[in-house]
Amino acid sequence: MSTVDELVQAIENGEAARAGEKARAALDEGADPTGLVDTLSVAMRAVGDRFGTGEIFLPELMLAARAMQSAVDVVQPALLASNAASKKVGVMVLGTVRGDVHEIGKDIAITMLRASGFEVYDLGRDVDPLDFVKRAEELRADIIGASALMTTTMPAQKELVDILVAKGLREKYHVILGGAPVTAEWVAEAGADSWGEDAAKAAKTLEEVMAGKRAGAGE
Ligand code: B12
Repeated sequence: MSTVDELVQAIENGEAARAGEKARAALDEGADPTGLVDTLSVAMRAVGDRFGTGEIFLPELMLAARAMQSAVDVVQPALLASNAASKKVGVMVLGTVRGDVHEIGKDIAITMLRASGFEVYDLGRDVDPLDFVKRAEELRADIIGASALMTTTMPAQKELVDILVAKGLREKYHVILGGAPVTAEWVAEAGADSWGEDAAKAAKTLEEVMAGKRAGAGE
């Protein structure tokens, strides 16, 4: 069994210490940090599917999430170092919406975006839609990112866009939505600008958005 397979197994079994060790070993063997994060994300979703079908229960899900977090903690510095960007691409605020405590995906998105040169402010989880707007204003952000992992919390993403419209601020920000239940259709329905289908794609999309913005400003 390869080290990466052992890492996936450690996550599926909810073994946090082993997941951290295997992540370190995989990096030492030369694994690409971005590829590793993708593999970990797929493993975590597979665990989620088993929770969804009733094959495993909440305690096991929580142990797997903790193991995932411990592997991500090890991979994060390597990811940042591998892509050390010299230039600030743009400023962004990113958080998980009100009522939602899922933050593994948000944290991965933040790491990936920072590695691509974005200055990202982590608003945390369970963030009120109005607070996204307040923080974006305070920090003079270019982009607002909102993560939602549950169908029941997705409406808060739309609420955030509605607040921007009501305050006459909609044109000022690029709004990107992410999280497993989010689709391109939902992004359109919520009135947001783009879909962070996964962290790597989101980084690419936002780099293009910022390049367009700079070109528009004649820089
Ligand atoms: C881990 C997990 C938990 C952990 C969270 C730990 C943590 N610190 O985050 C714990 C155990 C705490 C948990 C709790 C609960 N969970 Co839960 N959980 C999951 C699980 C298995 C995986 C989520 C995850 O981390 N995925 C891996 C990451 C890497 O993927 P991701 O989040 O999609 O992120 C990627 C992209 O989407 C993107 N991205 C994400 N956000 C953003 C944002 C931006 C701006 C951008 C650009 C990109 C981006 O980048 C990431 C990397 O590529 C999912 C199952 C699933 N299939 O998603 C259920 C799931 C989301 N949970 C679910 C439920 C029901 C709950 C609970 C209510 C359970 C309960 N009965 O108490 C509570 C929720 C409490 C609350 N109020 O929030 C349901 C939601 C169902 C629904 N209504 O839609 C799911 C779908 C499980 C299921 N099949 O039933 N959960």
